[in-house]
Formats: sequence, structure tokens, C-alpha cells
Amino acid sequence: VPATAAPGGAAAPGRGGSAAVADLSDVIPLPASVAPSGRPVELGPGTLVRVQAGSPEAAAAAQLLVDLLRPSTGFRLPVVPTDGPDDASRPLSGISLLTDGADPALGDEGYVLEASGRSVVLRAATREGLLHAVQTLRQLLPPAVEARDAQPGPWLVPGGRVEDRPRFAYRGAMLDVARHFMTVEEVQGYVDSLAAYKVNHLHLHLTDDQGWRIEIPGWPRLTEVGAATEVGGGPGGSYTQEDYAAIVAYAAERGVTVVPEVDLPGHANAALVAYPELTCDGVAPEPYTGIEVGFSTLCVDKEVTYDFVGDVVRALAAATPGEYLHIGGDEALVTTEEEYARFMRRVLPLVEATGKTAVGWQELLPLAAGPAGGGPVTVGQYWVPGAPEQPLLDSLARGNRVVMSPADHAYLDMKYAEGFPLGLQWAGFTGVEDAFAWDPATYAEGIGEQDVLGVEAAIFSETLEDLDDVETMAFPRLPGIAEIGWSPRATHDWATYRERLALQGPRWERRGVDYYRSPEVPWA
Ligand code: TNX
Repeated sequence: VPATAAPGGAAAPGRGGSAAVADLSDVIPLPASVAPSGRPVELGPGTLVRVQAGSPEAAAAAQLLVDLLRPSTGFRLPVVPTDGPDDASRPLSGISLLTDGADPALGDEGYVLEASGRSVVLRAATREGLLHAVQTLRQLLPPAVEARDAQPGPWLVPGGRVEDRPRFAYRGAMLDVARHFMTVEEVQGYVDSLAAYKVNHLHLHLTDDQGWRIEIPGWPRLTEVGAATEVGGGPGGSYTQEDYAAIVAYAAERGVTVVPEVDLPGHANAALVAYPELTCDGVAPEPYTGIEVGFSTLCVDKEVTYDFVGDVVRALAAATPGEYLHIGGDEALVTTEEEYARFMRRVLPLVEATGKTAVGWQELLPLAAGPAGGGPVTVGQYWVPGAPEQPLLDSLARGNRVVMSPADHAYLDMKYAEGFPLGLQWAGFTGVEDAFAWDPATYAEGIGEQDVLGVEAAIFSETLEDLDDVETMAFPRLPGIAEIGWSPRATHDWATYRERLALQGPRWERRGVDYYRSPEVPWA
């Protein structure tokens, strides 16, 4: 049987010449292994979605799949169990989501996708693996699949087998909702975009000098007063506990774990405006709507500070099913090194007591005991461009881990180039290639693959007022960070990556996702 899935996306024969079928490797992040074979599989009005009987994981992934495919295909796509009565008459036709028989070597997030004959089979041991398989299948269908209303099709999936699993367990994206508040709907919209690229953590920067964005029981003025500001003087805003739960649940349904951050002890002006007793002199500072950093701090020598931080940490832990709790720790420029250490040595146990793993910006890492020092694993977020300092390397040697988000590659709030209307430039300009062409395991001298939990694309929002602005910075750069976090090192290749990236443009257009048509990408 001649392969019809020619490289580069050949026109499918006998389809009126207008339809293209994707190449099996037209996927971001590039799968670990791709083996094209046979003819494309066509989905049609009679396609069934078969779910492993008794598998809630498969049922959950099937729900995401039909929610994605029904609007644009217009097909009913009924979900039926695999042992249903019509298996006998139409063996394996349709899309099957299976958990039985998954190879343990696929790990927590791996999956296999096989398209042949009349069937597409998605197989994984976990819900996360099946969700990733669904996202791969989505990218293998024509861009029209992203439309929210019925499109003509045909709906062809290239034939062959994809076997896939991530290089790093943690692929994250940080969204700063403190400098400019983003609504629940905006955050959920961003989650949709992240899940498409198998990004599995959403780090929410919930507090900063310009605003406190999350309701904390017992401290009502945080949101009554501390949330009423943002950069530039806009109205700000905050999430109630219900709002936060809605974000967490929406993300979880898409395989994305929320990592909440409260930035301590610096970046705290909004909290100090709300509760002046948290300052050393007891005097409330002025609300802040500028974009300077490093001028505020909680008073590290007052007991009320630790009552406050304890309540915040426990509230966030209770509202967050995920493993991680981010306590900031960056740019504490008005505390001495000694004060900072004293503060963090009291706060780290508060996090530990909740059962969560503490995450902090890289400044925190030297203070974390780590397994070799009799403590839990703490995760540091590497952000300062250049070489790490020895205390950080020593901390990694004690068994702590690092998430790589070096500002010169992974800070997607940096401008693409001189004169770009949005973004900052303190870490330089970050082109599309710059965001992609780096390796998390060799970027920083002394930090190797075994130290690296994963990668994160960070977006601070001093200059970004809403989700459209955030998307313009994220796309097309964020998929590059997703790819280096997921795909095998040996596959990294800008020349072929940029061709695959160009294929994403029409998908963003269909979905209404803003992006920058960078001249670095050969858009169609
Ligand atoms: C540095 S990154 C900061 C943030 C700013 C950001 C702007 C980090 C840990 N601190 O406070 O918003 O630069 O790019």
C-alpha cells in the first residue's frame, strides 16, 4: 500500500484536490517517535468514540476529545464503551481511547497513537497520557478543526504510529495576574492554549506590589484593599476562593496543574497597604501602580508576619490539589541576606507542614536543606541569565531541583525585537529562535539533566493589559519552550521546527488566539 501521508502534507487523492492531510510529524512538541505508514484515516458522520469500559481516565479524555471535535466537524461522535454491542459488526472503527495494555515504559504521561484502516487508537496508562494523545490527534487533523462552527472537512488523520513521552516531567507557563489582573475566563483561555502544547503546569503569579489577587480567609482586606490597584491605575481585581477553584478545575480537566505563587517577603506592597501591621513601622505605604521592583518587604521580625504567611500558605494549599506551592523569594532587595534567610527558614517549614513541595525563585534554593540535609526536595526557579552561583549548585547537590526559565530565553514578556510595542527588554530581545534554541540541561554551567525538573515560559505583565496582549507575547514563542521541555534533545532543530511552527498560525486564527507574525517563521 503506497503511503499517502507524504512529507510536508500532500493533497489526499480523490478528495476534490482541496484537502490536505498532515504529515504525521506535523506536531508541536515533536513526538519522541513517529512512524508513518498506510493511508490516512477519515473521520465521518458515523465515527464512534470508543472508551475503554470501566476506565474513568479514558472517559475523561474522550470528553475533551468530543468537545474539541464536535463543533467543527458537526459530527455527533457518540461515546460508547469498547465492549458495546456494535464492536462485533464494526471492529475497531472510529477513535478508541484505551488504558488496558499500555506499555509501562510510556511513564506517567506517555501515549501511543495508531491510525490505520478505519481506526485511530489512543492508548496510555494514565488520563494525562490520553489527554496528550488527544492533543496530538487534534494537531494531525486539518486546521479547520479549531473552528467553533461546522466546517466542510474532509477530516483526515495521517496513517501510522506515534509513540511519545516527555523528556521533562514539568513543562510550565507562568502568568502574572498581579501587575495586570486577568479574569477567570482569560486564565481559562490561556489554559486551553497551554494544554494544546502539552504544557502541564500553570504557575499563577498571584501577588505583587501592584495587587493581591486571591481571597484568603481571615484576611479580607487583602482583596478589599490590596486588589484594587494594578499597573497604570486600572481597577485591578481578585479571585474569590470559588473563582480560584474554577480555574483549578478547568485546568485539571485539561491535564494542567495550577502552581499558585504568593511572592514573599518582597514584592509585597499590596499586602502592606491592606495590613500595615505587616510593616516594621506599622505605617501603611502608598498603593503602587508603577513597574519598579525590589522596594517592599514584609517585616521579617514580627510574629504577625508568620501568622499571616501561615494562614496564606494553608489557604492556598487547601485550595490547590497540585503538588507545588510557590513562595516567590525573588528580589528581596530591602532585606539583608541574613533577614531573608531567617524569614525563609521559618516559612519553608510552614509549606512543608501542608504536605506541598515548596517552589521559589532561584534566590531561595541555597536556603533549602534538601534530602541530603534532612529536608524535603525544594524546587528553585532559575531565572537570572548567565552562570549560577556556587550556593545554588550546592543546593542541587543536596537533592533539590530546578525549573529552568532563564530570562534571556524563557521570559516571554521580553520584546521580540527593537521597537516591539509590548514587553520589556531588561534581559534583551527574545526572538522566536531565541526562545527555542537552548537546552535546559546545558544552559547553566554545573546544572545537568538530573537536576532539571523541567522548563517554564514566564510572562510578567507590566506592559500586558489583557489576554490578547499575553497571547501576542506567547505566540509563536511559547510552543518552542514546550517543545524543548517535551521532545528528545536529539530532535531539536530550528530549521525543521520553524516549518512545523508555521502550521500553527492558521490554527490560532481559527481559534481567535492572537499571535505575532514574526518574520522568523515561514507562515503560509
Ligand atoms: C524580574 S523574574 C522579576 C519580576 C519582573 C520581571 C519582568 C523575577 C523573579 N522578578 O518582578 O516582573 O523581571 O520581566
